[in-house]
Amino acid sequence: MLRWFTAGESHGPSLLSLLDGVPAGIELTSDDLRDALARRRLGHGRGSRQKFEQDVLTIHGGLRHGRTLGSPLAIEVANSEWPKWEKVMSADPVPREDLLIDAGTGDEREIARNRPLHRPRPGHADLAGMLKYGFDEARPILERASARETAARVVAGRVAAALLEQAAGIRLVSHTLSVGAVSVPEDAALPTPDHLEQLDADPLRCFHEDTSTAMVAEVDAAKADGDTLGGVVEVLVYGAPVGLGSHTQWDRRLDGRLAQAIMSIQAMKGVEIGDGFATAARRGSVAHDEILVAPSPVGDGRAFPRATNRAGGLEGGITNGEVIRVRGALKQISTVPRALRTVDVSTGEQATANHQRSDTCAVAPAAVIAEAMVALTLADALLEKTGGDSVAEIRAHLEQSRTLQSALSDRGDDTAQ
Ligand code: EPS
Repeated sequence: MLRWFTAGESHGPSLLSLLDGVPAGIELTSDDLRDALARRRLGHGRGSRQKFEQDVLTIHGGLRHGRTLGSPLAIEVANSEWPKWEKVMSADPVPREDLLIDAGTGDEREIARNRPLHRPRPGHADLAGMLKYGFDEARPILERASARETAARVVAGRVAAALLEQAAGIRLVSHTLSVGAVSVPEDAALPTPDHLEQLDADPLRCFHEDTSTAMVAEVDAAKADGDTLGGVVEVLVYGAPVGLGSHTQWDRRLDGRLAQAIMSIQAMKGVEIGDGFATAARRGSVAHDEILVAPSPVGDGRAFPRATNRAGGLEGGITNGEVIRVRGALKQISTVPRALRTVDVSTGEQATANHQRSDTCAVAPAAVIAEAMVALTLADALLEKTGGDSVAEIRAHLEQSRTLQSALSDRGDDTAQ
């Protein structure tokens, strides 16, 4: 079982990622983790924070000479902006005068960072969090609700992706399907993990060149209008074996686990597996994936490929050997320059929401984050299926399971009743 948690605030000293149950023998370096962090910072429409704020990586445990030890992995992603926030976000009480500056006029005024945020933003956790946790301003809520936390998820996801690839040959890739009203055509080709460089180079992580150009224009138009944009991202998983997840209990169904993983990402509002909502409009005869009988691509036996992959690689909550397709719908960033109506909780009067700056569009990084969440969910499902304390042991268990499965597939007419 893979367990993992994150901790830390958006403007705190660091974000922390703690992974427990990581098998021994995964080859991984701090550069692999840095690359993953850099990938999360990409994307046209990101705000100014991405330019000046640096992720500073330190590995505190679980890795030695480029290999996991089987012990918990402890990874820190420090925030290079921390010195500016040291007082505002101090763990210990701070004298009131340290949170004030003399603007040269003799008047004391609060530094902007410490100004209480009394006008919660619609769409953000601000107001619900303030009411729930008993705060009279939004800072204590937004600091943890912020999507900066996803930096910690992405490093954890990179560990999971290395495990999946090295133990089971499973590879993932993520891309953008839509930004605002601009969508990739339905019949467009899907990327594979070999297209990673091309996707990283695209301003919106879009695999369809013309659509990408239109997406850039959509982001620029929204920015010019003082607005923000959402979109849809997709994660594709290649090489997943048959049999991850289970139909036997609600919380073991892998589609349900993937849905939770995606929905847990800040600003996600919808999830689809395979063709998802489009399937509901079809008739059954064109909704499912017919099972074909073909010679096995490995050995002399048979294989059961599908005529289509509308189910997105999952049936009954179990992987069926086809490419896994998971989509997430990301809402628009809640900090809208053209600020929305809200309440000023200090006066109880109608007001407009807090706004200092904002990203116009966070869809491209959301794809990378969704990929990390899918990797973590699949790594857990793989370990559940195979057990094993080391990469070598997982490989051996998986091989055994494949042999048993192909013995079943190879049964000829003599066993058919
Ligand atoms: C975020 C809003 C923006 C993002 C931030 C998440 O920050 P701010 O409102 O302070 O400009 O830039 O994301 C990151 C800093 C990051 O590293 O991803 C939000 O409201 O969740």
